[in-house]
Amino acid sequence: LIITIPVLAQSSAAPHLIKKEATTQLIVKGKPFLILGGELHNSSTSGAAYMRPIWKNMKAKNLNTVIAAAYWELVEPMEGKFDFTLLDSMITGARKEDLHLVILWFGSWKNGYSMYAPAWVKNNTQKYPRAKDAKGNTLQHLSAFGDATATADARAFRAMMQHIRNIDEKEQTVIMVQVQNEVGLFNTPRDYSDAANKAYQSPIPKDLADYISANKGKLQPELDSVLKIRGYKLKGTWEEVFGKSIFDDKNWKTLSHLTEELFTVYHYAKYIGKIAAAGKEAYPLPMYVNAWIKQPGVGGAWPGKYPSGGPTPHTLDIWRAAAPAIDLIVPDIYVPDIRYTVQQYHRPGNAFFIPEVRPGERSAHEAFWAFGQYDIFGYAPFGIDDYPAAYDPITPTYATLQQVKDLILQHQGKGTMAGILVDTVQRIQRLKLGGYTIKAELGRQSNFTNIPGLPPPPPPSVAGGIIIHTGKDEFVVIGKDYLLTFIPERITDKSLRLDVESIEEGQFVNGKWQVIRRLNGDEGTGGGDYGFGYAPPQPAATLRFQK
Ligand code: N0T
Repeated sequence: LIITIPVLAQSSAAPHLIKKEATTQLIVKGKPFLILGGELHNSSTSGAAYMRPIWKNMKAKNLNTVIAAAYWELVEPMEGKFDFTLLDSMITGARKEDLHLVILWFGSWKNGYSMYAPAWVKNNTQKYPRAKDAKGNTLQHLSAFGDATATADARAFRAMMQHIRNIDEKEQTVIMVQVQNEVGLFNTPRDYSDAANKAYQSPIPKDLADYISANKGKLQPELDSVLKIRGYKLKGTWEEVFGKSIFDDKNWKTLSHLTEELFTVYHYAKYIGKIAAAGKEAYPLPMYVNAWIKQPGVGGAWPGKYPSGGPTPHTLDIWRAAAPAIDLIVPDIYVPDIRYTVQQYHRPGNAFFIPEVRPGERSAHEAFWAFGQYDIFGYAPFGIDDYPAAYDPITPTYATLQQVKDLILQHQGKGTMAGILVDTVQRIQRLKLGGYTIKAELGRQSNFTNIPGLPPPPPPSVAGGIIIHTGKDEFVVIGKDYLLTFIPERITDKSLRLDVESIEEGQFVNGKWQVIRRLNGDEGTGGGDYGFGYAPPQPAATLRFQK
């Protein structure tokens, strides 16, 4: 007699990442979880009383997760004496509103600089050295070559992770941790301190060489092409292996000109990897690093104009080799259009979410696109504590995403979902899904209600959405202010027509589709050819075509 006992998803396992088809999901309490998040301002969680009214507002904005900082200087104000009262108050505050937390560890570096190091670190530059530029000037940044600094940071981080485990392992309020914030050096491509110079003149580290030779041909394309041209010669100094940098701004995209950056990334990754590993020994939550990305134009052209050494997309391999305890590298997106950056970071083997994005109307639309198009597992506008819920454009976006998050999770990695983003620059987007070519167009139906005596509503300037192919000839459409046209691929005979069977406006309640009303006539296709556009108050609809 064989009895099979079904192994249920372990709801007691700590939050972790799993691979699902081509994507990665975050598992919290045994179930896939979509972070509908927001990041607080830097100093918000440094005062418990200051935070008290904010937690409610976070819930009112329909967030399920708040991204919030813990500071080395306040966690360890005196060497070896830890104080977790602020962290405790954050966890209590979040729990009261049924929110999760992603904790940011502002340790050795924050936006490149080292302003969050405790005074006893700042005041002991002998033991905790600062980086230097090429002229020998001391920089504000702690040097990544300071072993004692890495050890001290790791000890504090480990203590914090242990504390989180002690009070939160059951509840899982804290689901992920960011280690440092936007690291890298400003105005210099690398550290020129003695220790750094010595490392730069030495053979490249063995773990890096081993990683490269094990992954020849499978490295990030930018790195692989450079090494391929140079014949994968892995013995020698950084410049012998990766080439000598020529700071020629015509070629700034070429990796052979970024050897100092690769070197800097390696040493930051090594340092941060050590800290992450120490933290994971205490409590193995998923851990990530975030990047201050290259800004468009000359402002971002050189490593040093953007922080050199940070997790830019083409350095993913270096992070893999030097910091295996870091699970993913992700971008903070403050550029006017998130699409290019998302594509850059969406690389095989890199789990993906957006930990910081410029807040406002546009990014509230971009959220739909990113969830629909790139299977991200989370999204978070920065400065989320700024506006009351009623004035924040993310509030209605998250209200909608709260309804459909389970549906999104089911469709991740299957190729049955697409994101829509149309604006006044790119008014039309075409995509293929479920046997249809679909045209999405910025706009509303012409019969949009016009109240006499009131000015007509301004035309939409941006619209984001998600289309999910839920079954044969059936789609769930999420978002508003765009019009859709469906062209079935299976009907090649132009003399035949395919009719819309039905359109339902509705909402998901506890994952179940609930019809609010049937859309037809002016609110449906108007009888036209495969066209469909609507502007209902509920930003979700199910659309079925004739079989
Ligand atoms: C972000 C935030 C916070 C030439 C900015 C963005 C947050 C940090 N940094 O408010 O400080 O802690 O991660 C960098 C954006 C660079 C824009 C450069 C324009």
